[in-house]
Amino acid sequence: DKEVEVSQRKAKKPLRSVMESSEHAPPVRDFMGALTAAYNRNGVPALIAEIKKASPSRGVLRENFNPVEIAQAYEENGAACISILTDEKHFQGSFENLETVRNSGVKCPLLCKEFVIDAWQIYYARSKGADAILLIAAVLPDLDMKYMLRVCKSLGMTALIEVHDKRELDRVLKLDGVELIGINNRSLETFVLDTSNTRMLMEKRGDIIRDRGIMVVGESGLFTPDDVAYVQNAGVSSVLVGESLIKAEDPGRAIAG
Ligand code: IGP
Repeated sequence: DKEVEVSQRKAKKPLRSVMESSEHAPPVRDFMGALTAAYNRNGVPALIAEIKKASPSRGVLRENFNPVEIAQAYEENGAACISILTDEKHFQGSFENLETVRNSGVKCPLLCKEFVIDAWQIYYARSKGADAILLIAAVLPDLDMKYMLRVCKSLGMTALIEVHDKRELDRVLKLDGVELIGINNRSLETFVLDTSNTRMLMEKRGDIIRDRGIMVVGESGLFTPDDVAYVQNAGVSSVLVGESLIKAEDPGRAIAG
């Protein structure tokens, strides 16, 4: 279904014209730098706070959904970076949300959350002001992953490479130029959440990851300060949090809690 969506979009805006617009996009901001600075400053994992209206496992998360207001609240309350769902079908996201947040004056670097299967999507995300993009190991065979990484590099963007199990992590650790790996605690197939997934994978591969200077993001299912402490103890220096912030009446205040 993503293939159909992408090819329809591509028909309207061919690769060449998207590449051209990406050259006139607002400049790339340093996603890795923002995460590292926040982690070094606070000694707790740097927060990537997520803007998502709905999810396939939970339905609509927030009725009164204003991406710019939420982004401002995140930034004011210390988020290092912001993740914005652009996938429409499963998350009711849009590239317009990405673009309006980027043009709103919010300064946090922005991650585009999209199921990337075609380089066109990366150029499109950049043209809308994204600084980083998600690449999912379960979706991309090695050759495609290498190619997408090259495209990100050429645009100056950071790639957040998402893995869920040891097989995927080992595949990714074989690639060159990997800076940021996300360990997802939610299975993309069953939606089952298990925070011990981050710990288990870090126990097995933490040494290699540290040796290579790769930063790890603990993703999904983090609701309490204890949850964050748990993945920090497992060795992550950043966390990606969506639902627990988005569902809060005041998403900014929820960060402090
Ligand atoms: C955030 P949560 O449980 O805090 O809302 O999770 C984020 O990790 C999750 O939205 C996510 C995701 C993804 C969404 C992780 N990987 C891939 C879409 C696609």
